[in-house]
Amino acid sequence: MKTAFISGITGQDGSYLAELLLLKNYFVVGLKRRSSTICTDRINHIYKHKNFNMEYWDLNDPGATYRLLLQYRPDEFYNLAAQSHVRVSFEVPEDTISDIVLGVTRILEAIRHVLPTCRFYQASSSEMFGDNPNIPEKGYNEESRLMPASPYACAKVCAHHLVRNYRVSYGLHASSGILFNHESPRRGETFVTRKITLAAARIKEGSQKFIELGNLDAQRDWGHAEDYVKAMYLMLQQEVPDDYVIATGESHSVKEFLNEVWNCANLGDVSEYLKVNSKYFRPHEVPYLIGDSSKAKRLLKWSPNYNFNNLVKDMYSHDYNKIIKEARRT
Ligand code: NAP
Ligand code: F7E
Repeated sequence: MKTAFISGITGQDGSYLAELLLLKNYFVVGLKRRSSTICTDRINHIYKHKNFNMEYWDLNDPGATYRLLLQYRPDEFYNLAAQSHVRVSFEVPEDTISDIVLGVTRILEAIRHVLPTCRFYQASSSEMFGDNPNIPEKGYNEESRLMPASPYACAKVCAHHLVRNYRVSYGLHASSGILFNHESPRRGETFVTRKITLAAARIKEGSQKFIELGNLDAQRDWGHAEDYVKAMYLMLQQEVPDDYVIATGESHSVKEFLNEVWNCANLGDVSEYLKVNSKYFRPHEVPYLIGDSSKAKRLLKWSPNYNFNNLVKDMYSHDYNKIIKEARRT
């Protein structure tokens, strides 16, 4: 039985990846930082699984990585932990950069010194392409120029380069997935897609009157997290480590996402419920992202199952059912 470490186990991707690896008969060790509230909602359903253990761990505590690598001797390490909110990274740049850059350095150093056979996955991001004005016709690929436009993205670029550096310098099996935005019913509630699906559900149910958003013109290549964690797993099954873009190849604006959700909810004219608030704009915006995952399709045989409409339906129907259930309870 293979053993995998997942940092960021309490997050959106950590929870889907843990489910996938348990199905594949892995022993999964979820690495969780200490928090004052329990915040294990996304993984409560697997907590008692016989092949699942949770361990306290933090990106800022290198000793814990050494200790746990020696204790479990994992075959694979998926590093998904991060302060992952772009807007928030402008408020807490040092914390974001330290988490992401020093965090990955500490893990790579520990792997190199005590368990160099352990395969490593780094959660790189499409935010690294930033506001590059030269977007290839089919979308950004693994060779495109990185022009990060936030402290979060700058940190992810540095971490991305560190992974390649450790791969070349020390022969580690270390890969980065350059994942474009991926969403789901488990998406954090302050990311724009989930903020919209939850607001529509509350407006439909009657407990919210309107939604406040920032830049409606930004365009993103939105996929489903359930599809994207499969690509992470596939990267670590390859003989040779490498970097891969994971995307749908379609881009939609925030406005389009909003309209699609409003259609799903049958709420009529969205402008009656919408307020634009400058507080949600960013000091430096990424206007347009679209990815070309030809390499992943060719070498990993990966392709997404969800399209834009299915993603919206999945998220809205989940949130509507959740809000109705909560309303019945009160
Ligand atoms: P998420 O839901 O925000 O989860 C982030 C996880 O990291 C949480 O479990 C969080 O713990 C943990 N974490 C944060 N700081 C930590 C620290 N100092 N020590 C230990 N754990 C820490 O993010 P996600 O959407 O699942 O994304 C997973 C990874 O992929 C992140 O690295 C993100 O930057 C990257 N990424 C995401 C996307 C996307 O569209 N979702 C796209 C590209 C790349 P708490 O629960 O305690 O906060
Ligand atoms: O913003 C605009 C906002 O916060 C998307 C992270 O997972 O994906 C995510 O980063 C767009 C931006 O995601 C609101 O200005 C408008 O243009 O949902 P988001 P993100 O910044 O793209 C990448 C790939 C990651 O790696 C990150 O970890 O929507 N927008 N109005 C808004 N955004 C938010 N959050 N809230 C608004 O009210």
